[in-house]
Amino acid sequence: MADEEDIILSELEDEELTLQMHDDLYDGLKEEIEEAVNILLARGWTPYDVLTKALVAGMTIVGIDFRDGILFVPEVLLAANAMKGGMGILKPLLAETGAAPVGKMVIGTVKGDIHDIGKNLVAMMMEGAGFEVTDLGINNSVEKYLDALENEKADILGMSALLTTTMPYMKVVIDTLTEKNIRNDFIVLVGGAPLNEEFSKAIGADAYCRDAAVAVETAKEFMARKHNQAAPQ
Ligand code: B1M
Repeated sequence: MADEEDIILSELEDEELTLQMHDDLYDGLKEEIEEAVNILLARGWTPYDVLTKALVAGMTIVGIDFRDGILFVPEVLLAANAMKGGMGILKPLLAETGAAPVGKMVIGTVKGDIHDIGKNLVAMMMEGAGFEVTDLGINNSVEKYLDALENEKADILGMSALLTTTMPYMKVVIDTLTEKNIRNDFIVLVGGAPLNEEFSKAIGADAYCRDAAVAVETAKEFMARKHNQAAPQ
């Protein structure tokens, strides 16, 4: 029986390689993930397909086993680290547009929350679609969001939350924008696994984005509307 070390990634067919990547992500094997990402790219896969079919699909399996108590925080951290290795290779490829920025976005994970994989993915895809993105990282207070929105003269505020305990903080940020009379200056998009459309409406966001691709499409739609409103009649 061949053991793990005998597997030569470059000899696997695409489908087998993708499944192997899911396993390697699960096992937190960063170098193997990076090697496999490069192999798929060399075979002509688009960066977007590598991201969604190999990395995000693999992370979904990790998420299910974390939920079910089969994986624990240390293992999930390793998986996240391997995922980030793969994303690091894809980032410049997804961001290669060369076009003038479509709009400016400030994005960050809310206070109390350190999950950043999904938020990083959204930032990457937005850059890939031609947006200029300021990524505030994790654990952001209302003050940090507000400072960045003002300093960057942003069009869009993106907030991410992965915990049911941190998602209400999005409302704190939106309420503060309203109190300061600047709510309508920004398009507010929210996302993260525990959110939904109803929550987004209830807190006064402009839209809930199920995933990074939806975030890009939604941001484009809102920017087009903004430009149409600004155009002389
Ligand atoms: Co945590 N974690 N975690 N975790 N973690 C979840 C979220 C959880 C659902 C797991 C579970 O129990 N099933 C659960 C939350 C339960 C709940 O709130 N009801 C949970 C828990 C409990 C915790 C801790 C409390 C565990 C503990 O310490 N006992 C702790 C909390 C720490 C804290 O934040 N204060 C914790 C810690 C961690 C790690 C550090 C180990 C690690 C994070 C590493 C990192 O991010 N650097 C981790 C991970 C990896 C997960 C899971 C397994 C995977 C999250 C992920 O990266 N998904 C997660 C389980 C799950 O979500 N099923 C879980 C992949 C990513 C691509 O998807 O983030 O959903 P996602 O992003 C998507 C969309 O949601 C959307 O687009 C993205 C791309 O398509 N999106 C946006 C996200 N943000 C957006 C912003 C936008 C638009 C779209 O703005 C416009």
